Amino acid sequence: MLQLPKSFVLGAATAAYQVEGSSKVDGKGRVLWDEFLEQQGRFSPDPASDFYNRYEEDIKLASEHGIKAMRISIAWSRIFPEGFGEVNEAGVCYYKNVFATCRKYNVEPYVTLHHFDTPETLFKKGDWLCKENIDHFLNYAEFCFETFKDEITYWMTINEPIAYTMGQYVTGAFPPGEKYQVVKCLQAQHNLIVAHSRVVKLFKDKGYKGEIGIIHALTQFYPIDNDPKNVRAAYVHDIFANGFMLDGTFLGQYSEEKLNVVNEILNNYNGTLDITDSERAVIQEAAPLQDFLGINYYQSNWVKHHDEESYIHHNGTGEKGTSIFRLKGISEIVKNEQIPTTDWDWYIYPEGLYDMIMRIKKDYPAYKKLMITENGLGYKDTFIDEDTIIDDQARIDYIEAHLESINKAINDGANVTGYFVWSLQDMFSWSNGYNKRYGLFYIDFETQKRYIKKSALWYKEISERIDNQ
Ligand code: BGP
Repeated sequence: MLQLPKSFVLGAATAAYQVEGSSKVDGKGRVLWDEFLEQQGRFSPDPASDFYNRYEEDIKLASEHGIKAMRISIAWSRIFPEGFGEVNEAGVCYYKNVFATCRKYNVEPYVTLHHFDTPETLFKKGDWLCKENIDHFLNYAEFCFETFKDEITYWMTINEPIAYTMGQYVTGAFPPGEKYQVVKCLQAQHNLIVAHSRVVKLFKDKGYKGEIGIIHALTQFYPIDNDPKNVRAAYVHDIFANGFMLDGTFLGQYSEEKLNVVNEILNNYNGTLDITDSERAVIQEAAPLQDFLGINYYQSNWVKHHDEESYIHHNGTGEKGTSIFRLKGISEIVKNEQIPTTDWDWYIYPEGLYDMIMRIKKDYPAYKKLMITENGLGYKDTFIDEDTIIDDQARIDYIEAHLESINKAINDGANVTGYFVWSLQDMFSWSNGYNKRYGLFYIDFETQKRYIKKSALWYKEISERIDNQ
């Protein structure tokens, strides 16, 4: 039985490009996805969930279903269409209205500055591989802190450096669609930690009120058996995908242990990292200043040793069993018959979340607090008719099991203060389009009508239970 503390924040998450739609209106600049999606021709980011026009309806629905906090991201290119230069007042005004609406319905906004949507101009300069872009990010962040300082208390600098750079340079599912470029992926991860650290320092140096943190997508990697080669593969993959960034975030430096493995990977791929002394210094200074880490957790993986050529096939259609992930010198993700998967081949393993939280508590005892900033089930919901509540029991089971893992971690001494379900409403999914639904609220994308799912009613009950602790 769930017994989350009364102070536990129960929320729901969104991201600008995935919900807003209206991607070409009111002076908004283009972002990296626009051309990529146009060329792919599979699906369009418009109208998405039309949050740009319907945010009041969505925030009101959230509030009526016990949701106390909402993750919302600011689209950088609504504020600075090119990523820098002149401010687009229409964008500022839009977010002022959204935040005021959150206040009106008593929903606390938690704001992300970068959620996978670099302005196109900066993307064409190399996105996070171009260190100059970090200066533009800093200016944009400062502008947001100053402009929204009376409205916003909780800031998140960057959403998922790992998932973003893996998508861009390893799996190729994100623009620019490059594959197996492990060196670029690691360099961009480091540059993102620098960007995050510089923003945290600015926020604290200038004395802004509130809290600031970063969000990491964390995935557990378990060896498929006890073969030492497979145990080693899980260890290496974990450092590549989790440990390197976690060290940067919490220790303010990459430990020798992590650097040894990262250098081994870099050798395999004939590359090196560019890390300057001033970058090292800012990472070091920022680490103790940040207030929380947001964890996005969806899945764990079982792996084995892989030293042959790389081959990755991204399952972006929901045809179960079609994913292939083999990355030379890192690992191959393999089938574990004991563990259920989603139609997109994501292992459903709530215990992995418990393991991850407890690992952070043990390895980084100076962490202040953790929040689960995304977790949810991508699922093909079935709409029956206007009067029948959509029965998404599988989603309820998924969320409940993960909340239980969190509850257990709290009982075992971890400081986890909140949970944001991904997602508030159905929305556009970056590399999957519209058939992968996550919402508590169903959206008919043709009519934009919202329908309540069974999970929304259940979530409300959980929220009331927390209130009545
Ligand atoms: C996270 C992102 C979200 C969201 C979610 C689900 O990585 O922060 O933006 O999309 O994953 O992923 P997907 O849409 O690929 O199923």
